[in-house]
Amino acid sequence: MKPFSIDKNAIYNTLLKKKENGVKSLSILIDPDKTDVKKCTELLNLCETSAPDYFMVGGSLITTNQLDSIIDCIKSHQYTAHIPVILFPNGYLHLSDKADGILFLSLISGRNPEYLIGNHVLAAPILKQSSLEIISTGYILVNGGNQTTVAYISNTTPIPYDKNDIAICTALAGEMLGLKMIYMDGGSGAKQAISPEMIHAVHTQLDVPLIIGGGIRTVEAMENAFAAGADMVVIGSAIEQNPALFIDFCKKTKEKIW
Ligand code: 1GP
Repeated sequence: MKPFSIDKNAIYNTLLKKKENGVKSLSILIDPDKTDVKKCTELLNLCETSAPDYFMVGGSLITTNQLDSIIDCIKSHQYTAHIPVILFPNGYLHLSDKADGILFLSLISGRNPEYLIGNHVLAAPILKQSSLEIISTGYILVNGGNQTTVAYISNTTPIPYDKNDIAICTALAGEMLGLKMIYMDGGSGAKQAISPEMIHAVHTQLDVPLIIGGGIRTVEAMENAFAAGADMVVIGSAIEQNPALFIDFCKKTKEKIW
């Protein structure tokens, strides 16, 4: 059961306040295709010591029917029931009212109308009736050295790894279009995380919160992203492969004001 909230923009407003105060956020991405309730519970048990700020649930290719049960698992666990769950959907088919919010992603680095506006038209009437907090987000894929599922499925070309100027212009256009956040992603399992130089270049031009994900496997890589200007880092694969890393990532995020 979701707690009653009078602030329909609670997640976003908290992120804005954190950004203002130099407080960073960690989001753990749970792909419902790569876990199950048992494995998810084992991960959540680790949250007794230290927990992430958000859970994202979703992925670029979902072939199972576990979205609701994974969200239920997070929301019913004693250590994580209070943590906001944000949907990270691959399209209008993967929505769940059990989450708290949704990244309403427009894939602005690509030129595929289905991911710029098509899915959004189909999702809009469903979302209008839901209680989800809708956070419009400019989603920018950056080449991380390998073909990722998201690039393949979305049929889009990621921004080249070292083309900071393209990333800046794309992020600025997203902000000017009124998108409330920018998410730069190397894609799940990217060989290389987005460079701190690119993160810094985009961060210095933006007013809205900046999310960074894809290929972040170490605490050092996470800290580099924060130091370069990321407001939120998203980690998925590294924790799927080694759940014990979870605690280090969570603790380090909370250690200082940036
Ligand atoms: C993918 O940014 C997320 O969209 C997380 O990526 O799985 O590589 O951590 P990883």
